[in-house]
Amino acid sequence: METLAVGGMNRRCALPLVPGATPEEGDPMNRVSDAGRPSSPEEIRNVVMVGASGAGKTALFEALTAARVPGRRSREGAPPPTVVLAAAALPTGAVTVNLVDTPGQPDFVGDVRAGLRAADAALFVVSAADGVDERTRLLWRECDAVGMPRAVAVTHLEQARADFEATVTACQRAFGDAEPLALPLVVDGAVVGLLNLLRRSVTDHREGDGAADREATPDEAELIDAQRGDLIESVIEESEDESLLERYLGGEEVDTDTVSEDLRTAIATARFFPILPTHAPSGVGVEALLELCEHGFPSPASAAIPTVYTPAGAGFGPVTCDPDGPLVAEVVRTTTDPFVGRLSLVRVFSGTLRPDEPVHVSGHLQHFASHLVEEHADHDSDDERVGPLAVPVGDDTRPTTAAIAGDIVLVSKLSAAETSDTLSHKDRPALVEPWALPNPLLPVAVHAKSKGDEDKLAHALQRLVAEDVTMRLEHNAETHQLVLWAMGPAHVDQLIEALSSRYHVAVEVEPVRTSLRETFVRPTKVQGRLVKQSGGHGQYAVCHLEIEPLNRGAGVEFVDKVVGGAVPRQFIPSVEKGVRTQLEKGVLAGYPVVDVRVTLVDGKAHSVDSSDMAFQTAAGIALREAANDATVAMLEPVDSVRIEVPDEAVGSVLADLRGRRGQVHGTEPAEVPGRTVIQAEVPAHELSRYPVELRSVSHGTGTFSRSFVRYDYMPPALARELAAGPA
Ligand SMILES: Nc1nc2c(ncn2[C@@H]2O[C@H](COP(=O)(O)OP(=O)(O)O)[C@@H](O)[C@H]2O)c(=O)[nH]1
Ligand SMILES: [Mg+2]
Repeated sequence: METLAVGGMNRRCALPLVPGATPEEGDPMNRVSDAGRPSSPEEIRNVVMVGASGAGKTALFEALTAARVPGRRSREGAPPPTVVLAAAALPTGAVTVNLVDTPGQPDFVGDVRAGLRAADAALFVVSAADGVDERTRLLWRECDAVGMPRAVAVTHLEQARADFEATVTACQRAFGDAEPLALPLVVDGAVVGLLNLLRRSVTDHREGDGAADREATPDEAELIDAQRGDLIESVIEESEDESLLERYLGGEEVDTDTVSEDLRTAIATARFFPILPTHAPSGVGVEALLELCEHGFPSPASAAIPTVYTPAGAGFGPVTCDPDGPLVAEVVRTTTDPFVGRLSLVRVFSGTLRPDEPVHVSGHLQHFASHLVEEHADHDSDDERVGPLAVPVGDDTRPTTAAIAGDIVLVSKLSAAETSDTLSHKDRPALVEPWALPNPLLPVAVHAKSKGDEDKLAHALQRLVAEDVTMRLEHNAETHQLVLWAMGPAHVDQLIEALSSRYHVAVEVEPVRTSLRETFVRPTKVQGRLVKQSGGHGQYAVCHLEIEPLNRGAGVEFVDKVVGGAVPRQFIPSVEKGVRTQLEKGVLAGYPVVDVRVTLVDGKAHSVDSSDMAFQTAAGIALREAANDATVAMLEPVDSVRIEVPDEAVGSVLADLRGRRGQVHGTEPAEVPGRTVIQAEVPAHELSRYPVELRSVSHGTGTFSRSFVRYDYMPPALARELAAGPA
C-alpha cells in the first residue's frame, strides 16, 4: 500500500487507487459503496477552514473528521504544520460537509486561495489567546468582496491568557456583525461544555462519555440571558421583517424557530457571522460546528460559479450547479505520487464526473495572468480519461462512482491536468477563469548536488510545477543559473524537501546572481593589433576604433568610416562581427556591453596573412584594451515596484526602501481601506530577499509586485564586490 494524499506528505491510504483496484474491475458494488453520498447539490456543503498559523485549524479539522468517520481518532499530540490543502467529506445529518483545511503560513496563501475556490463558505479559526491578526483581517475582506458566508470558531479557550469575551469584541471590530451562538463553559481551566444561547440549554462534555444536553442552572441561565438579547437583536435586524424587530424591542418574546430561520438567512447571505467556542482536544463545539455547516451554510446550488469560457475565449453559456448540465470542473490541487501517478482534487461546478469517461483538460494560465508563467504554458488535451474517483477523508480516501455538481472529489490518472485546469466534455470544452494566483517573488538558485542528477532534477521540477501554481522556474541564460521562484522561505524548504523525499534529488542552494551590464562611460580611441608572422602562415590585422557612450536604451551601433581601403571591404563585416561578439561577452567583468557606438576609422591589412578571423580577433583585442575602471561602468537592472501595506507600516517601509537605494515615486490610498500603495524604483539586486523583509516590516500583510524598467549605474564598490564575489 503506497502513500497517497492530496497533500502528498507521506500519508497512508487505506483504499489505494492503484491499478488493479479500480472500481470498474470486478463487481463494482463489492468495492464501491455510494451509500450516504450526496444525490443532489442541496445535500452538499463545501466549507474551507482559514486563519492564522497555529490557531488550531488542523486540530479542529481532525476533530470534526473523527466525529464523523468511524474508526478515526484524533491525532495524539500536536499536528505538524499544514503546508497543503487537506479535505474530508463528512456525512452530517441530511448533508455531506466537504471540509477543506488550509495552511496558515503566508508562504502557502496559494492553497488558501485554492481552498476558497473549492468552498462556498469559510470557517475562520481564531485563537482566543492570540486574537485576530492582520492577515486574517485581510482574508476576511477578500471573502467580503465576494460575499462568501462566514463563521468564526474560537479556539485555545482554556489557555491562561484566553478571553472569550475579548475575542468576541475583537471579531466584531474586525469582522462586523458577529455574535456568539454559544458561550464556553470553562471549569478549572478546562473547556467542558457550551451554553447554547438560542435554545437556552447547556451541552456537557464528559471525557469518554460524549456530550449530553441539559437545562441550564439558574446561574447559567443568567449568563445566557445576558448575551442572548444581542444575538437575537442582530439576527432580527438582518431579517427583512421590520415589524418583528419592533415587536422584539417592544418586549415581545420571539419564538426560537423564527429566529433560527432568520439566522439561517442572515448567515447564508453573509450579513451575519456566528461565533462558536470550540475545543478540538475534547470535542467541545464539534457537533455545533457541523450543525452550523449543515443548517447555516448554503449549498453549492445557491453559490456563485466562477466565469466559464470556451478554451478559445468565447462565452460558454450559462452554467448552473446542475448534475445533468455540461461538465465543468476545476482542479484545485494536484499531487504526484511516485507509485499512483497524478492525483487531482477537483471541484465540480456543473455536470457529473464519472470514472473512465473521456474529458477535455484545459489550462490557460498564461492568458489570464498579469505576469509571465512560462512553465504553465497554455494547454488543451482531448486524450484524457478520468481514472478512479475517491472521496477524500483526511489522510484516507474512499472510492466512489460519481461526483455531482457541487461536490469535491479526488480523481486519479489525469496525467495532463495541472492545478487550476478545467475538466469538461470533449464535445463541449470549457475553461474556468482561474482564481487569483499569487506571484512568487523569492528567488533561489538551485543545482543538483551530484552532477549526474541534473536530468532527474529537471524532471522532478517539471512535476512540482504542474502541482504548485505558486512556484516558477527560470533558466537564466545569462547567469547560467536554474532559479526557483517561491512564495517565501518555508515554501522553498517545502519544495526542496519534496525534491529529496519524493524524487530523491538532493539539491544545493546558491545565491541568485544579478545579470549586470557593462557600458563605456567616456569616448575612447583604441588600436587592436593582431600581428603573428613568425614562421609559416601568419595572422595580421590592425583596426582603429573610436568608442562613444550612447544614451540608456540606445543599444549597440557599429559604424564604418574607413577611407581609401585601409581595411579591405571584405573585412569590414569581420570587424563588425568581432566587435559585436566581444560586446556580448563583455569587456571587463563578463557582462554584455550596452549603449555604445563603435566606429571603425582606420586599419591595416596584409595581402597574405589577413583573414576574416584575424580581423574579428583584432576587433576584440581593441575593445578589451579600451576597457578599464575609468572607461567602463557597471549597470544593474532596476525594477518598478508596487508595494501595498497597512497604513501604519508605511513609515518603516519607506525607511527600508531608502536602505535599498530605492527611489520612492509616491504613495496613495489602496483600494482596501486602511492600506497604502507605495510606488518606487528599486535595484533588482536589493529585492532578492524582499518578500521576507517586507513581511517583517508590514505585520506580515505587505504585498508587492515588480517589473523590470531599465538598467542604471551601479555603485562601483558594489559592482566590484559582485564581480569578485563567489557567486
Ligand atoms: N490548548 C489548546 N491547544 C490547541 C487547541 N487547538 C489546537 N491546539 C494546539 O495548537 C497547536 C496548533 O494547532 P494546529 O491545529 O496545527 O493549528 P493550525 O496552524 O491552525 O492548523 C497544536 O499543538 C494543537 O494541538 C485548543 O483549543 N486548545
Ligand atoms: Mg494546520
